[in-house]
Amino acid sequence: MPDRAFLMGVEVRGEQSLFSVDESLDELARLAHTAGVEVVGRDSQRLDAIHPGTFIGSGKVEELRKACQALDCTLIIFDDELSPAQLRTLEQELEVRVMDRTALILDIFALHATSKEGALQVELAQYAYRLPRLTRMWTHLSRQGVGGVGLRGPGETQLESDRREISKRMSQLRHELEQLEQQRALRRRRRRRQGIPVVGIVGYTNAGKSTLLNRISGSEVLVEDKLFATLDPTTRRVQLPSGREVLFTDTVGFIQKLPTQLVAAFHATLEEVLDADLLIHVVDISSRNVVQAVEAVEDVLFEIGAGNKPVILALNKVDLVDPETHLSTTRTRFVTRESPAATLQAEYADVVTVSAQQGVGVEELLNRVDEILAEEMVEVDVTLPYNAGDVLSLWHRQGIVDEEEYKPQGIEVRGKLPKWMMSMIGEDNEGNGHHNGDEEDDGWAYDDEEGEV
Ligand SMILES: Nc1nc2c(ncn2[C@@H]2O[C@H](COP(=O)(O)OP(=O)(O)OP(=O)(O)O)[C@@H](O)[C@H]2O)c(=O)[nH]1
Ligand SMILES: [Mg+2]
Repeated sequence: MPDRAFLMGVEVRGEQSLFSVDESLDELARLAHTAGVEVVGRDSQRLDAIHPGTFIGSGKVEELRKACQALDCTLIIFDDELSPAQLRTLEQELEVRVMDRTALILDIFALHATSKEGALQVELAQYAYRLPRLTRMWTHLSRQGVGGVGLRGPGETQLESDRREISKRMSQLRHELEQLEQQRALRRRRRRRQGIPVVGIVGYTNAGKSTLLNRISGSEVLVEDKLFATLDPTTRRVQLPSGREVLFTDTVGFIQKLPTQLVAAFHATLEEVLDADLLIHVVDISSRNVVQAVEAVEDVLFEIGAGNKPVILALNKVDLVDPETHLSTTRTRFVTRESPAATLQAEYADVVTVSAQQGVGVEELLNRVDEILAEEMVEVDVTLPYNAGDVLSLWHRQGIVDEEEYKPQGIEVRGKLPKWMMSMIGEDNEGNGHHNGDEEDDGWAYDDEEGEV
């Protein structure tokens, strides 16, 4: 029997949010559906401020309790993260299990994790989420036979030993993840030495990232009309029209209100994005909240430190929109508004319209990738101040460091940098760097001996 869930959203007056409360609840319903939950009702409340004790107002709590009883719900899902205390209080007052958006997303991640690393990351994130909420867990209540009201909860001793168990498991998970992370870093360094550029495919969940990778590389990454179908990054080697070899990496999708625990837990996989020379930001142009979704993705990119990478915006699923207006053919909502495609095209330098599924526009996209990567790396020989550690570590990631010497006047570094990083070391494109070539020079020297991707 699937859970019968009631969804609850909140809008705080004067607070900016990307999605309207209704749009966000639509998305929550899709998340619930992906997790195998049946949605039987929804409601929202507009508030001046979040109620510290129960998140929503007390009158609303009572209304919600009655509505839920009438609909025979087994679960109420809040569209925002609740504090441990709010969760506990709400469960007591609503007399039904309560969960929030974060827990729902974690659940979907657990469902979709396939690789060892993915599974470990999700497990760690789940424990991080659960640890402070341990007292309210229903599994404990039922184990103790306390029954529905759940006023007492498990005894302190049980709770303490559970906490210790979880903390122990968490440090074990961190340790295992660290080791996997080192292997991943090693693989990245090896790739970097080979000089093969990396193109990261990023975007909102369900935008069509995996479909695009499959289309470009002829591989068969799982594609599903579900949120967060992909958790683990997949990298494929592809030859561009110019003959240049490039690695394309498909990654986990982003979402608005992405729980910070997940960003932290997926730090190793997100490093793949940080490592990319160029990002293709895949956008579902047929979706209702295109512009907001783009913004949500950018927020996460900034959060993980990848905000200043060169980006091509790939407006995907163009087969679903009207060719004249670029408005969705299945929805009438935008009819009087400017098309989101026009908005994005005005805002971004590199925009390509594609249908990953039908193969439309993909060649143009690859040509654009070729052009951007053709801005070759530049040879540089500089002295960086000691406080430029960030730039230096980015240099290690994005370029090649041949020599690094710590001198009293600063760090003397010699190596190669992609052009877009030149301004960061206080030089414009010319600088005192020695260019390594003319336009026709194939700046990427690769050594295929190690072969592995
Ligand atoms: N009509 C149409 N559907 C597409 C296109 N590209 C992808 N889709 C569909 O969109 C859904 C999501 O595609 P995926 O490639 O799994 O999307 P994703 O961005 O990898 O999603 P996650 O991994 O879940 O974040 C699937 O049902 C695809 O068949 C397109 O160009 N046109
Ligand atoms: Mg995917």
